[in-house]
Amino acid sequence: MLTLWLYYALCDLFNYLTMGGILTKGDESPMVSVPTTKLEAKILETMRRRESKGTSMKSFNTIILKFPKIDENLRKCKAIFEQFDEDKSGSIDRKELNHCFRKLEIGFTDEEINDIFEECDINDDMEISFNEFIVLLCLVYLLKKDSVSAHASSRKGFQDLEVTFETFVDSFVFLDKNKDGYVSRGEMVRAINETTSGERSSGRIAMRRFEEMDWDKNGMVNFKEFLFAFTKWVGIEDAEGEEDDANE
Ligand SMILES: [Ca+2]
Ligand SMILES: [Ca+2]
Ligand SMILES: [Ca+2]
Repeated sequence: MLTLWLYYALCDLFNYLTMGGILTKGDESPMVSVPTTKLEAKILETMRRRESKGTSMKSFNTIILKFPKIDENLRKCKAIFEQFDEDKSGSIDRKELNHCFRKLEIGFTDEEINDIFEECDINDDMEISFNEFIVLLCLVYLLKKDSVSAHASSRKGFQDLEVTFETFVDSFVFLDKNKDGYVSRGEMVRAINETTSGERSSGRIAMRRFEEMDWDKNGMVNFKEFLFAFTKWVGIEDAEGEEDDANE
C-alpha cells in the first residue's frame, strides 16, 4: 500500500540522517542559510511567525497517520491543475498562472506572481509542472493565510486542499524544533527519536530521499524543499515523467 511505502520512505530518510550522511560532511557547525530572493525571505519570515504559534503535531506518527488524506487531496489537485493548463501542454506557463491567480482571486501583484513562478520552477524550464504547482499553491496558502483573511479559501474544492496545506505547515513546524525556519539534521534526529525506537534500514532509497529534500545541498531544509520532497514521496512526478494524459 502506498501509505506504508511512504512510511518506510520516511523511516529510511530519518535513519539515513541519523546515521549521518551528506549533512555531516565533516563540519561540526550547521551551515547558515540565507534567503537569496525577496520572496524566499518573505516565506521564511512568514514561516517563523507561524512557528511561534506552535503545532498540533504531537509526534512523527501523527504526521504519518495523515498521509492517506494528504495523498487523496493532492490527487484532487490534479483536476485544478488541468483546469489551469489551458493549452493542455501538461504544464502551466506564466500566462496561464496569471489567469489562474485571477480566477482563484489570489491578490498577488504581477511582480509577486512572477517571483513565485520563478521560486517554484525548480527545474528552470519556464513551466510549472504538477508537483511544482502543489508547492506553489501551498506557498501561496502560507503567505495569504498570514496576511489578510484568505479569501479564496472559502471556494469550493479548496477546503480539503487547505487542510492538506495546513498539515504540511504543521509537520514542518513540528520538525523545526528551534523555530528558525529550517529543518537541520539534528532536528530530524530528534523528531525520529521521539517516535520510533530505531528501526534501521538505510540505503540508496534513503540517499535519494535526502537528496530530494535538501535540494540546494546546503545542509538545511527550508519549507519549499520540504514541500517538494512531499510531492515526490506521494508519487507525484513532473509532467515529462508521466505521459498518462492520452485523452484530451
Ligand atoms: Ca500549459
Ligand atoms: Ca518547471
Ligand atoms: Ca531549525
